[in-house]
Amino acid sequence: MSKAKRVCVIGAGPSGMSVLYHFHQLKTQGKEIPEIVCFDKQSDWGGLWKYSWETGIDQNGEAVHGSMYRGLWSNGPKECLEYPDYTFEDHYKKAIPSYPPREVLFDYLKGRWSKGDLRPWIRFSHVVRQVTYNDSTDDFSVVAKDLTEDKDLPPQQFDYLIVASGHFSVPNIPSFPGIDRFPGRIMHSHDFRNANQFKDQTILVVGSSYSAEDLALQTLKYGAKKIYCTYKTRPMGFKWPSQIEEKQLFTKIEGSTVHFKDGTTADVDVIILCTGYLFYFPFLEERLRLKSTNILYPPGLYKCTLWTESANNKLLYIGMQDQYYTYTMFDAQAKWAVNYITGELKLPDHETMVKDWKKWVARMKELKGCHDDIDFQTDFLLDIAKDANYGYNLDTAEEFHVWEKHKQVSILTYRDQSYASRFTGTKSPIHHTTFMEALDDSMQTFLATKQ
Ligand code: FAD
Ligand code: NA7
Repeated sequence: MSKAKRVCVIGAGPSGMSVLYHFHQLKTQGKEIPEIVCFDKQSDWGGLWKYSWETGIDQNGEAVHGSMYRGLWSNGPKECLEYPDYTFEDHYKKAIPSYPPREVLFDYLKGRWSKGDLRPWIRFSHVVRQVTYNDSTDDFSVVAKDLTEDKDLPPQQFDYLIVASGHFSVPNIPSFPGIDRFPGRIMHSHDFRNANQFKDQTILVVGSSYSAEDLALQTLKYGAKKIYCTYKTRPMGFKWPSQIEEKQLFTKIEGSTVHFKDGTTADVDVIILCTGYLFYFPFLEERLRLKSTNILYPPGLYKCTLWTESANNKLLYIGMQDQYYTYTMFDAQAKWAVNYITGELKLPDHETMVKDWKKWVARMKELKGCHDDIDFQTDFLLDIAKDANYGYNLDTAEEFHVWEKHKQVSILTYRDQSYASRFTGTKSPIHHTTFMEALDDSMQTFLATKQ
């Protein structure tokens, strides 16, 4: 491989950082690697895990990336996202409970990223504004803005582009009859930061996926009076406590009164739209843009990673699927991408690649529910990990199936359960305080052995 090759990575969240990590691994093995530049519009690494108190527009006038909130605890067992070469015990020097709060997971991520000298590759507070693919030179022109200096940089040329900019940041905002005259607060889950302010209030949650589930629990935990969750397609179906009620989507809102399809009404103080996010890549020229909703296998991507629709196999996306697996899946995708760019991994011909992603998309369409989804994503992960010569078995399907069962038994207590690490064999201790009673989400309190 020629030394002149240049790789641009957009995003220093878990996906982008895995790319840098694997390039660095090769470097420490004495292998030749390309020149790498990673742009992130935030002032530090972490992606969504870097907590933003801001909502709407940030201090540089950019759209706030963060969608996480105070009081957010892992919504899956940490044993399902543990890096095999850097376990939680490696990081914390002791076993910790299975469902840590955000700060504890973020600290773990930072620990792995700090194993190598990755920061010099990252241009923090640099937003990528425009990317075009040049057919004649088979490379990309990337325009970024230095937000600190308030200055556009001259276009830079790169041989490969890796888009790891996430897809849970630009809210999907549907409209509803009468919502424009609702007198209370209307917000999207993207702007949710702290549940305390909803104490004693009655809340209408719109949506029936992870955000709806967790914001119903969060607001209940911090003292909301009543929460109505409304679904479009199907209810979440958990055994909710009496303060949370699921109903089919409402027909209209009159003043502060919501009219549900079953003929009942409720007066609410707040509407929280948990209606998901848009795939939004305004910085990419049209033919480079992945267009999808939040599904397990967005079309157009060989191995859910390489864009087959244009750009001569030089454009890669990491972490763009709906996610059961997270850190480990991004890591396998990243290693695959790095192996491909450094020439260790060869691609089949175009037709074979398109046939391959179409096969996954066809299978995805036949999935019948969460247990099928888990098996599908496990199969995908094992497939790409094998191709990438990943070297560890990342299969935690069994843990995910048990996790779904725990949620069905009790949505209030599933986070109080414990799992064993696949890599150390250690079973996690039970936390000193149950999730619904633990109001303090700080790392210090979480890691303390007794309260
Ligand atoms: P992100 O974390 O979104 O990072 C993308 C990065 O790209 C950001 O740093 C951003 O600043 C940067 N960027 C974007 N656009 C540009 C641009 N134009 N120029 C420069 N930089 C740019 N996963 C779990 O495993 N467990 C959980 O409990 C969990 N909870 C979640 C809760 C919420 C509310 C949300 C929204 C997601 C949650 N997730 C959870 C899933 C989450 O998607 C992943 O854990 C992970 O953060 C995805 O990493 P990423 O690097 O792909 O994207
Ligand atoms: P998701 O998982 O993409 O879910 C979006 C939800 O929004 C889903 O329940 C949709 O219902 C619902 N939705 C979308 N449009 C509408 C309209 N018009 N009316 C009613 N409901 C609607 O996003 P989340 O924010 O829950 O989760 C994203 C990530 O955050 C996730 O990975 C977690 O880790 C945390 P539908 O299915 O279409 O009936």
